[in-house]
Amino acid sequence: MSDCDDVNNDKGGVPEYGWKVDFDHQFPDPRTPSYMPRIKQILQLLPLIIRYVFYMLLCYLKGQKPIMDFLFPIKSKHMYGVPLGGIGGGTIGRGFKGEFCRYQVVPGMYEYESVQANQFIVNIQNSENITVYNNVLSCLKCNNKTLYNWKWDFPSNQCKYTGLYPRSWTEYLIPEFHIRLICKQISPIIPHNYKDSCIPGGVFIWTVENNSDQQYSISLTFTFASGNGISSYHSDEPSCEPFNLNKDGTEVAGSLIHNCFKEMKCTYVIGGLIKEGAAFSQLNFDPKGNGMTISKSLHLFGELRDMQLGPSNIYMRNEEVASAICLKQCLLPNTSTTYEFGLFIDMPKIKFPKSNTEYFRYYTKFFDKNGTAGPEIMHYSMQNFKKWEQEIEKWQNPILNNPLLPDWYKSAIFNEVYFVADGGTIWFLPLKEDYERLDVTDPRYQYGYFGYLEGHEYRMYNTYDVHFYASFTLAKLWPKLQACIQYKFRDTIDNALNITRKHLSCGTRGLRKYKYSVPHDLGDPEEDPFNLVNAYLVHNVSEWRDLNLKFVLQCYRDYTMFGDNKYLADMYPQIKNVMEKSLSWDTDGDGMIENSGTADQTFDTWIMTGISAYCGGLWLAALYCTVQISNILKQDDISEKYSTILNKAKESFNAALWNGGYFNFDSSGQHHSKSIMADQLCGEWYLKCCGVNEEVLPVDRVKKALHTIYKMNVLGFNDGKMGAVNGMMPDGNPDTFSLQSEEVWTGVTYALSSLMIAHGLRDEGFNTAKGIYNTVYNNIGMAYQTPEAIYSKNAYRSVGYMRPLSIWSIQTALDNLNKD
Ligand SMILES: *[C@@H]1O[C@H](CO)[C@@H](O)[C@H](O)[C@H]1NC(C)=O
Ligand SMILES: *[C@@H]1O[C@H](CO)[C@@H](O)[C@H](O)[C@H]1NC(C)=O
Ligand SMILES: *[C@@H]1O[C@H](CO)[C@@H](O)[C@H](O)[C@H]1NC(C)=O
Ligand SMILES: *[C@@H]1O[C@H](CO)[C@@H](O)[C@H](O)[C@H]1NC(C)=O
Ligand SMILES: *[C@@H]1O[C@H](CO)[C@@H](O)[C@H](O)[C@H]1NC(C)=O
Ligand SMILES: *[C@@H]1O[C@H](CO)[C@@H](O)[C@H](O)[C@H]1NC(C)=O
Ligand SMILES: *[C@@H]1O[C@H](CO)[C@@H](O)[C@H](O)[C@H]1NC(C)=O
Ligand SMILES: [Ca+2]
Repeated sequence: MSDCDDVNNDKGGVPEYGWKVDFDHQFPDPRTPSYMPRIKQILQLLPLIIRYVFYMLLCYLKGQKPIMDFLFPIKSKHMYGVPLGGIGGGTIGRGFKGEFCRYQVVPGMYEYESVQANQFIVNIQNSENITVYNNVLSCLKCNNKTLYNWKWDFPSNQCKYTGLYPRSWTEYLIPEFHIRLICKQISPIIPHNYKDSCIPGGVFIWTVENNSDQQYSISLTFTFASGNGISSYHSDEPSCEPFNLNKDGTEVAGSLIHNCFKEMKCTYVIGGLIKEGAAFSQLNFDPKGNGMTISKSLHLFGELRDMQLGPSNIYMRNEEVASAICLKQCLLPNTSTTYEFGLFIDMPKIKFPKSNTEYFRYYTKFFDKNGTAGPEIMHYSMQNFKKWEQEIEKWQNPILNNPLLPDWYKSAIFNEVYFVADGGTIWFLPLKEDYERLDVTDPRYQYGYFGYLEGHEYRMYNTYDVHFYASFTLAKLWPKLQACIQYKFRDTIDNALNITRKHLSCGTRGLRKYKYSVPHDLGDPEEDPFNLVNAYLVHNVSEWRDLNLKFVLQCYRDYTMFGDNKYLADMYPQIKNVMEKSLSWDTDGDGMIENSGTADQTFDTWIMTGISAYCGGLWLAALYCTVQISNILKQDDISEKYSTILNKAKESFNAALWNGGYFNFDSSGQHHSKSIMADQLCGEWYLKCCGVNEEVLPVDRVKKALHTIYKMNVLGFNDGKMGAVNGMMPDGNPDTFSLQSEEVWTGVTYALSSLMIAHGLRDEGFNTAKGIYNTVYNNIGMAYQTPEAIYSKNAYRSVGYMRPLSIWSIQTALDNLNKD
């Protein structure tokens, strides 16, 4: 037991902070996606609903999944824990009770299914080598149909879970034998480390503690099946193949489970670290069989041996295969030892259904591209996981050890990062022609292309109005990936996409993308993403008021974070183009752009007319940033031009919307114009995060508005325990004008909290964010699938959503305060 010293320091090391839950935990407020809109909301949306139903029918006829399925939304399972996998190589979800569930291996496509055959099994033998205990480390009950020879139903009251992304700890107690097992799952999600963060998988470091006075031989068996949870992707003739790799003083062994999904080869790699005193064994089995080969062998030998148990049904159906690997060690009294396992997805080459291009995933920059990298990846990971942990701790400890930060925040800030990897994320190398086309200083030359979905259910890559919020996480933790996204969007701006289609909301026909507009998204993983942009077909997004401005704001925000003049200069021509295009939306020359009277921004069912607080505020902020950027790049005439417009616009904005307590929703003068919008200061939020202290909006008005929002939208809604409702009428009733005005948006709530904190309203800010965190994680049971929206009661909308990554703007605000 060479690792003894390490182990004694470690003891499984379950941290003090994180999301903690017992296996038998019941969430008090489990919810469903079925929300029934009010009659008036339905009437407003009726034309859209009718066109949408036709679109859905068309999709089904074409055998294509719609980008957003409102008829059959994903039903949340209240079961998720920290998912497994690095960035962009595919992810496998984990339940907090240990399930392997929610596969995203086919890029961007989620399968919300658990696989029964994927388990860890513990076997204990006494000093006479007689098995005295065996159990699957799962609380699943025996289903009497498959694998029923395994012993299931581990007592749930003996298990606890701690999630602190990208790691998790699961503790299992076996009191009869005074044994404690701790499974620590580690994914290589490491800020600023682009080499390890792309590794497609992770490791499970088990610590087994013997607190009894007996000597035992204890084995752990890791079982894993082919497939990805559902039958429609059954791969052709899956197969299992053993491997062993012994070099540089590290030996690993395991199984390669070969699959093929949609003509893409995909190998699951399961393996273990072989060290002195640890016996490795291996056996394939039928995941739909009775499980006898595994259970019998463990019972007799405490490890896996092929006993030729008569006619076995392995491979008979040629549909699914599974492999088991086992590590067995002897444990002396009062000692503990570790067992190291790993699981990786080697799927180097990907291709989208409507594209002829083959992309190589980013990890193939460091490993073989031909589908044989599994053993190397396993070996590299076993050599490096301790280093990963050190880097993770170096990142997390300053926040975890800060006594001034609330406990819930220490969980929220890291756990929400799950979406960077588990957001249908793809990350691939530049194409051959890119190496010729791209300047070597272009970040894509080195870091390739990065895409994450708007949501597991809203299948569009890098939805830009939402990424605007989420990008704080990338800009702070993987700034090169943020830069790659920006360069890619930049390149789309002065192109049109000459494909006509009907927009579902208004029924007009138009091009999929017009010149000088920032696209809404980079496309649908079922089409040809990164080429066919604007998969979203509800509105004519080339007319959306927020997208262009959000490009300019991100350029400036990134500049304040990376301090890179070259980046600004590279973006500048398109900054000018999008600002020029946006100016055309000021139809009366008062310096302020107007909304069109359709839902022409990220709140895509909430109609704004005339000057709006949301888009008007973004416009002011974008004007300010354009002036600053022009000054930095010494473009005096442009700076002057936008400076003049900014002054005019400020006046018009305040005159049109300020009412003494907050900025009105819009200037249309309709009943709902008086709505108090939680996100009315969105532009101001961005400027604050950029460290701007100059007044763009009068600071006393900003503070007054924040107090109003806190009192009305936060404290005045669900006892102040559910974040900020999007719209609140001055009479204290939520604004029911649109579906979205009465929703709470998780990502908007985190952004609002950031602005409050930046303005010195620390308690208010933390209290606002705590409400949404506590609701999502502890009450409605939707950790690691944070939805876009929740309603006051019963329902949520859109699981696994991008916008909550705005939470890193809270850390930005805190860091800025420390700088001052
Ligand atoms: C138990 O098994 C180990 C190795 O598997 C062996 O060395 C030992 O002699 C066995 N002990 C008994 C009592 O059979
Ligand atoms: C399986 O069979 C056992 C014994 O017959 C029974 O007690 C149990 O309820 C069954 N389980 C299921 C899930 O049907
Ligand atoms: C194991 O540890 C306990 C408490 O630390 C101690 O009381 C006991 O004597 C130890 N047993 C052995 C065999 O070392
Ligand atoms: C557990 O500890 C007891 C004494 O503390 C010892 O006698 C026994 O052999 C140990 N068992 C294992 C598996 O290490
Ligand atoms: C895959 O690549 C490795 C290293 O480049 C090479 O050794 C191996 O033969 C290749 N395998 C196949 C099947 O092409
Ligand atoms: C789009 O394509 C059509 C037909 O191919 C062509 O007539 C039209 O001029 C094109 N429009 C633009 C804006 O490029
Ligand atoms: C869509 O927006 C573009 C760009 O502003 C505009 O030129 C076009 O007329 C609009 N098309 C429709 C159908 O509304
Ligand atoms: Ca105007």
